[in-house]
Amino acid sequence: MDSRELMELANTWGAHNYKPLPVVIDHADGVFMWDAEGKRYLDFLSCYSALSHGHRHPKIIAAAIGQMGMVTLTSRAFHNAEMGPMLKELCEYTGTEMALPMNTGAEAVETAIKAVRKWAYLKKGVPKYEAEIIACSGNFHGRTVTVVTFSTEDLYREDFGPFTPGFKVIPYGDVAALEAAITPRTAAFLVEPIQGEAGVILPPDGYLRAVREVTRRHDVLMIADEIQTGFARTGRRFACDHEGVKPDLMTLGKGLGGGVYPVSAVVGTREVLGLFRPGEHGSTFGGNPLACAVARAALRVLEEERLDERSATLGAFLLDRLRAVRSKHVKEVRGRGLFVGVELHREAGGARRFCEALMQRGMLCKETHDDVIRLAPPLTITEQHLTWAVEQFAEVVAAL
Ligand code: IF1
Repeated sequence: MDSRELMELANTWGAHNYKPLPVVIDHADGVFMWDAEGKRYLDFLSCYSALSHGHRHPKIIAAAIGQMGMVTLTSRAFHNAEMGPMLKELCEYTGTEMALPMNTGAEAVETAIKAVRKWAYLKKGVPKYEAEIIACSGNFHGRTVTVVTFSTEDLYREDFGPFTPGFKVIPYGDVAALEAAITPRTAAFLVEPIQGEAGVILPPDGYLRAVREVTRRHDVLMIADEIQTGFARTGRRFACDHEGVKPDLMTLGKGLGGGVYPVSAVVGTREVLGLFRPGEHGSTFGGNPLACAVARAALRVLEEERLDERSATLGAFLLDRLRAVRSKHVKEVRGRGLFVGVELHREAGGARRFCEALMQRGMLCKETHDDVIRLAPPLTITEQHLTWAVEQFAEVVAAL
């Protein structure tokens, strides 16, 4: 079938909870994807950082195929040979004491919410069910009803109430607002070190260090949501590393699955994650042998190919070249590592039409909110491809 027929099937039989660009991806390799007619595209979205290793990385595919020849699922009713080693390697990579494996980012965030509430009741002495969690306006932490409870984007929460009590929202980047919002019932502060969906919003320098100091002083747990910024995307292992900050918990996902399989986790202190008792929390697929084998390969490739250094170097190159593009449409180019957002002036008519024009030129990226083009290629991209991509961007902003 051709792209038109394939899009029609998706449109006829699938719920319309997305409005994808009119392109049908048929196969992919490395930094490239091909559509059903064989047209090649440079991937500049990387599935929102889940494809940081590029498409079908040979070592990760090999690990998946190898594990498929052994065992894929066992449930947690029994141990499996891959999970223990994966958890150890993940704790070593993240510098944490304990991990709880799940599948999607939202599940990791829900797990962290349960963990910090339990800690508040058992350790901090907060009266039961009065625990509060503080989040930031402009946040994105997933799509479950509890998580969209504290979203400030109506599109994500309209029509989905009633919502979960116990959450407060404060402005992003504002430590004074955080300190003012803390009460004796506050369990934790949940924050993205860089807000991705909000449009690659970097907080003021020193924000994360100040958050760490204020939360520590008030006996409040700090949860860093590194689901999109983690695993070398911003030029360090984690975005918190740019400020040398160690949160109590980190929620992880996307890149942990090496672009092959959904793998997420919460990592952190034994003091918090050690509170879970058998049977209290879990999931059918969490910690399955196939997920663990893939995650182990994904972590190995990050190190072997120094993808954090690559992201830092190539990200600086990309930012520099994008900022050299002169256009009345561009309001700001911002980012860290290969995690970049180009904000257009409202008069530019919206980022979507720029993404559509870039698609015509063989480059796929995505707008976020109306005016920001998100540019996040696989970390395996080369300077040559970045140069070509900036040329396409320059010609599109000049033409529109
Ligand atoms: C969609 C956004 C990005 C995340 C952070 C948790 C999750 C995400 C920081 C939940 C997921 C994805 C979800 C996907 C599009 C994409 C997205 F635009 F929605 F917000 F990346 F910015 N924390 N982000 O970025 O992880 O449950 O999806 O595995 O829902 O459209 P998930």
